[in-house]
Amino acid sequence: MQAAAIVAMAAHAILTITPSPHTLLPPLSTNPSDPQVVQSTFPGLSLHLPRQSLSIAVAAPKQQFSLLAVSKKAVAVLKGNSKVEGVVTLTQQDDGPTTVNVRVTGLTPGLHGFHLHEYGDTTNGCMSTGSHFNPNSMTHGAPEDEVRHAGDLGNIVANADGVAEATIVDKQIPLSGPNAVIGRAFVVHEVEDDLGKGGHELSLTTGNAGGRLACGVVGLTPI
Ligand SMILES: [Cu+2]
Ligand SMILES: [Zn+2]
Repeated sequence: MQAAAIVAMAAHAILTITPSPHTLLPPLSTNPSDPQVVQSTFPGLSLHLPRQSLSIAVAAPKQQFSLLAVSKKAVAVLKGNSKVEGVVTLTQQDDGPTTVNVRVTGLTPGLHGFHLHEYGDTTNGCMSTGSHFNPNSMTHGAPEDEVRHAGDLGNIVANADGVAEATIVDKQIPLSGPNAVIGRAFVVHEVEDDLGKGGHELSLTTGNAGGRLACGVVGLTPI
């Protein structure tokens, strides 16, 4: 068979496809005056889209899945009875992990336990924020441990100037849903969290991280 004949048959086949009402890819039209046709104005490109197909293409994804990412953002301002203070921001995209950015000043150099505690109640200072946030009834651990409190975020490290900066990415402290941490509180501690491995009687409850230097309630903030 001649090549020209094959091309002619292929072209014929394309032009005789019958579009269904659900076809997202519209058939070509050679008639720009057709009232059912929207013509592209891109230079060098002539694209003809039936109006009906265009509206289906826009509406269909909304019914099947969301193309819009839902971001949530929260902040906590840490204060206490000392010169220690700080700001913690939390961001979460859809149901992904929460990214926690921490900056605390006024610390002694070295490691300081850093947790999310159960309550956003500071009526008695940081003492009334309760225990570590623990919705799954676990014992205390390190952030990377299987067995840990959801609020166990390990330690932050202060430099020689007493400034600790950290970015923590964690899956157990979401900003929405049944375990949402909005309304709970961050606490920065006097000394190092032993991550449950110190052998002290408090290791499996608090990591023996000492007093509570500063705390702040997590609240929603504009994205
Ligand atoms: Cu704590
Ligand atoms: Zn804990």
